Parts: sequence; structure tokens; C-alpha cells
Amino acid sequence: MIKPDAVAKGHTGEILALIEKHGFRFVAMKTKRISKPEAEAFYAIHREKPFFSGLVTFMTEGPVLVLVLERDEAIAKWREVMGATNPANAAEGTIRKLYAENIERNTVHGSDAADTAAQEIPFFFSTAELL
Ligand code: 3AN
Repeated sequence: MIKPDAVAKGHTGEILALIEKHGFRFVAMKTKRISKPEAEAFYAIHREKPFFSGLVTFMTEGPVLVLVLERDEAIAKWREVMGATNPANAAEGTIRKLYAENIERNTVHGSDAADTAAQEIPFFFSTAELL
């Protein structure tokens, strides 16, 4: 997912170009405004965390781009391309190093394992939308 900070700042095209440069195929892609209930459900695992309500406010402040990406070792590779959750710790050339403001407004999301991807893809896409 390309989060509201990056969409608002006009970084969507540059991030999509980076994604392609790293060998991913776009299986599905759309812009979307996430509702408060959707954000709360999507980040339910973080419900008890002190940053939860700020995270929900941020994720609902403007449109996002949701994507399904494919390549070999896609999850590990995408996490490498995103960089560390906190941009202060992100490696040079990563998306978060290039564009993220802070640990909350951190530009991109990625599923952290195959089972979370299997939940997160149908959260945003119907089977008919997956090429
Ligand atoms: P990642 O997105 O790198 O997998 P998670 O799953 O630990 O990181 O966190 C989910 C999202 O919650 C992050 N992308 C970030 O926006 C927010 N977040 C995580 N930790 C913090 C924190 N300490 N303070 C504020 N927001 C946070």
C-alpha cells in the first residue's frame, strides 16, 4: 500500500517506478479512501498499542493506493525495498529513507508474511480484480 502521506505529496508515480524497477509485476492496483472501521480492522493487531488511534487517523486522512505485487520472494523483497518501519533506521535508497516523514507517516505498507498477505489481499480486492 502507498499510504496517504505519499499520495498527498505526489510521490505515487516515483514509488510505482521503483516497484517496477525492482522486478515486481502489478497484479492489481486501485486508489481508495480507507474508512475508519476499515483502518481499525486492517490494523486490529495493533489495537492495544499506544499509537493505534493516531495510526487510524493517519490512514483515513486521504486516499491511498492499494496494490497486489508479484515476483519471486515478493514479501521479503518488498520489505527490503520499503526499508525499516522507522525511516530514521531505513537504509539508503529504500522508499522509507527517500520519502517517509517518521515512524507513523512512513509512506508504504507491506504484508509481513504469506498468511497476512492471504488476509490483506481479499480485504481490498475481489477475486475478479486479480489478474
Ligand atoms: P511495518 O509497516 O513496517 O510492517 P508494523 O506492522 O510494526 O510495521 O506497524 C504498522 C504501522 O504502524 C507502521 N507502518 C506505522 O505506520 C505504525 N507504527 C508502528 N510503530 C509505530 C510507533 N512506534 N509509533 C507510531 N506509529 C507506529
